[in-house]
Amino acid sequence: MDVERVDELGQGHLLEEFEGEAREALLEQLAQLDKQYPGGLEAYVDNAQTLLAASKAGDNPYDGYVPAVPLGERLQTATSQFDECEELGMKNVGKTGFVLVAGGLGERLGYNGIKVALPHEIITGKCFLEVYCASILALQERARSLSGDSSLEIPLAIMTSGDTHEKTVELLHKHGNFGMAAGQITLMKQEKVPAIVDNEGHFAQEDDGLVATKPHGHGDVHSLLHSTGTLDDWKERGIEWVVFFQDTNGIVFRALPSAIGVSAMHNFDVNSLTVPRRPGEAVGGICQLDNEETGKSLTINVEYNQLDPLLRATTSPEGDVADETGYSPYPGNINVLIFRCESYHRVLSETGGAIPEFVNPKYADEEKTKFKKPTRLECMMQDYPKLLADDPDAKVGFTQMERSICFSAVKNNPADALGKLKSSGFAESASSGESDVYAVGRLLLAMAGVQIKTADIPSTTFLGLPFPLGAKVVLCPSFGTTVKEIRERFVSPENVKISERSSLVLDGDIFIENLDLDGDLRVIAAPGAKIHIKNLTVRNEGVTFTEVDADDMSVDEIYRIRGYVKEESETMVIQQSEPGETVIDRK
Ligand code: GDU
Repeated sequence: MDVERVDELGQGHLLEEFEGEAREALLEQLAQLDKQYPGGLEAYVDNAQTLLAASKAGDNPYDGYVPAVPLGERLQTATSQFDECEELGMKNVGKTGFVLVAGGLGERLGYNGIKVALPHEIITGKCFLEVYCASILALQERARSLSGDSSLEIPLAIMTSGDTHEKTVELLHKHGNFGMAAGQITLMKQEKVPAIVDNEGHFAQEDDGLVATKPHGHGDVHSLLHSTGTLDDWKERGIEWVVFFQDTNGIVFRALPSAIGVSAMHNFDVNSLTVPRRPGEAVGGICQLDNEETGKSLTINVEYNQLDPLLRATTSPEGDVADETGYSPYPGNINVLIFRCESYHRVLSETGGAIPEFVNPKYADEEKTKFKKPTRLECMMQDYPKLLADDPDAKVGFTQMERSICFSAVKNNPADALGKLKSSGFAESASSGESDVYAVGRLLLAMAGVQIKTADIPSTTFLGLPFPLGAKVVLCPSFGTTVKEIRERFVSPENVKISERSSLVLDGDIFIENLDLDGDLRVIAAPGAKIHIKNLTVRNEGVTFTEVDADDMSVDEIYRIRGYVKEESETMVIQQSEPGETVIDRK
């Protein structure tokens, strides 16, 4: 970029103290930033000035809108309605593309690596990304046998950022893309935007002269799917549904077949998976916003920091409070979104996927002219329905499910998690994410009729956070992608008994008749192999979790953020690596 252009953009201050190489580097960076932002830096500065002026004036983006609880589908597990939705969803998964947004650094978690590399539980030690890839591959296998098309491939796009890109590439490379085919995964790197120091949109500068930059938010995923040609490609391949999910929700694939089914049933352009939301919880609320004056109505997520003021200003003077159910009447957004590919593609072609931005400066003075620290424009992926505001035919809905089957994120370090647990009831820590994986395993087995305790389970604490001491059950995606499939793995579930102190991993094509487990058991059938447990009694020392000092730097960080490690005294492994069937018949 040349010097005149920098002046035209009102950023001449950046050049004042920098000559020679530093100036060259700065001009090169500005040219790059100009290229990356839709409409260039001129548009960025313009947008910043407009949004900052509105923020200074105290404008409410929801002015004129009155919130109401939108209509949506509420699904209960273990009902025929759930089964039907799953079945319809499974007919559609072969025509689905998955998008993982994984550009966030996870500052609240205080973990130094990328979040998708964290183990989703430490019994298998499999990381989030491995679980996501395995889930997609398991769905792909089912879709292949349903369609008879053995070459069917389900694509995965991952949005990374400067903070996560290299480590994501390394992780995939190290593990051979976790079994996914070459070309099946598309990486899309989001770029940062200039940090801004004042209401005029002047950029912040680092000591070396470069512009200070900050993340632009997960909303970039839409423009990236467009600009990289990924969505064009998916549409051409016959993809009908696009599913977005976050980096650390280890149980989300349990809910996706049925949620895709709901999308297909209602032909929803946008379907948000939601959970009952506790007031004050850091999840947005899905609201139907009606504007009497314009006659417009929009069903959209109102982010957690904006919900309380909106409610106070309109329907509920008490703000973000519970109704008689103990939950907020507004369904909680968990940023798991399912879009209809055809309309999504059309909208992206028209708009480029640029999502309306917002700014959230922390002011240092009453006149709102100074910021405590530089701010930047941001955008959120769940704001996509704003691009549909002028389309009266757009169908925007939600699918509510029990939280235990679809949502448990890992976001907070143990100290903050304790505070969150007290204020909202949800810790969202590494240990709560892990214990929720075991809990969903127990729940699915109980739904299949297995004798396993799911309620009144005593807890211990690690770093002050409660950890239920129930059976540690890990049902790998290869073992079952739907509730029905898991049910069918047990021929006589009343003859399967799992004690509370047990741990159990079921990975692959496994059928179980009679099993009495008190200890640790891992059953692993490689692709093409089958294991039939006719009769088996297991009694061994098993696995225990023991406390570790979170400040002991000799302990790996993945354990320090949990406050425990696992001690494997005695385990039983039944493994079949070659194609063919193994029958286990030991009383
Ligand atoms: N992310 C990016 N790029 C960014 C910022 C975030 O890819 O610039 C990714 C993160 O890696 C993560 C996802 O976006 O996978 C969500 O980011 P956060 O975890 O930081 O999101 P928040 O906790 O702020 O909130 C979001 C929604 C809420 C609610 C909540 C549930 O905005 O409404 O759904 O997730 O976990």
